[in-house]
Amino acid sequence: MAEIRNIVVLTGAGISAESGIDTFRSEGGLWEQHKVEDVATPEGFARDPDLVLRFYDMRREAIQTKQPNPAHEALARLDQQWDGDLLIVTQNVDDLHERAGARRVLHMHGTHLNAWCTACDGKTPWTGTLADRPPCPGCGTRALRPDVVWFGEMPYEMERIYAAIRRAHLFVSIGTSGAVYPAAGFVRDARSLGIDTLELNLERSQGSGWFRESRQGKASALVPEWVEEFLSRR
Ligand code: BJW
Repeated sequence: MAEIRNIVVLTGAGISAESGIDTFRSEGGLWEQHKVEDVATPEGFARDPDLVLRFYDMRREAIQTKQPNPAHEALARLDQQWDGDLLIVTQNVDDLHERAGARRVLHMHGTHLNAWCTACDGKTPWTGTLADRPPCPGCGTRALRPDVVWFGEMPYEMERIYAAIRRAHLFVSIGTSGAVYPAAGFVRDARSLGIDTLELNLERSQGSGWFRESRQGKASALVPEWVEEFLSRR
């Protein structure tokens, strides 16, 4: 533990589940109600933009009513107290890490709280609806979509993420099923670099076998426990 200075934490939908935000692949999760190819691909958006914009309007509205839980708060504490490098790479499009007080956060699948203009490429903070086709504040074109990464699109800031993994001494994955790449491959990248790896998830994930240690349980319990254990051993 003494030699750990640089940490990469990957988070997924499981960390926000106890805040009341649906996960994707669990029973009753988002993909049970919608086909992935209908709502999370550029092709689905081209086919039925109304459906996709309504789906994201509903989720944007819901997210704004949710609050960070003890897992987000524990990572915010880690961020505030850890003086080595830390990068919290989240696949989540909610802002619960930031609202808990974390600052070193990277949203690799984008954020619900931005609109992206496909005409001028401008990005604007957005809390309202998009299905009613509001004009882009920058160029006036009615071509706004959610600033999120769909299947077949390139996740954000991959260079920065891989650079952080290369520098890291510890990679921790929290609340993600390990079903979606490239995030699902980070543990293998970390292992091949000889970096220590830890998984905290409700149940064993598709990637569990790659981690040196995998702990099962709720994020609201496991994450505060691990942060306390980690900071107290410095
Ligand atoms: C709890 C808990 C609690 C519950 N406590 N835990 C074949 C092989 C390999 C790759 C591909 C392939 N065919 C296509 C691909 C690529 C494709 C892909 O991965 N497809 C898979 C289906 C195989 N990927 C892409 O297209 C990506 N782009 C890409 O690859 O570009 C090329 C490239 C190459 C090389 C380098 C870089 C780029 C883009 C992927 C975009 C994903 N987008 C979404 C939607 C975002 C917007 C939105 O929110 O609507 O991202 S899909 C969805 O999945 C969302 C999530 O971020 C992502 C991951 O889901 P997550 O977070 O893991 O959620 P769940 O529900 O799956 O799991 C939750 C977990 O929590 C579970 O394990 C629970 O047990 C646990 N849990 N409660 C702790 N209380």
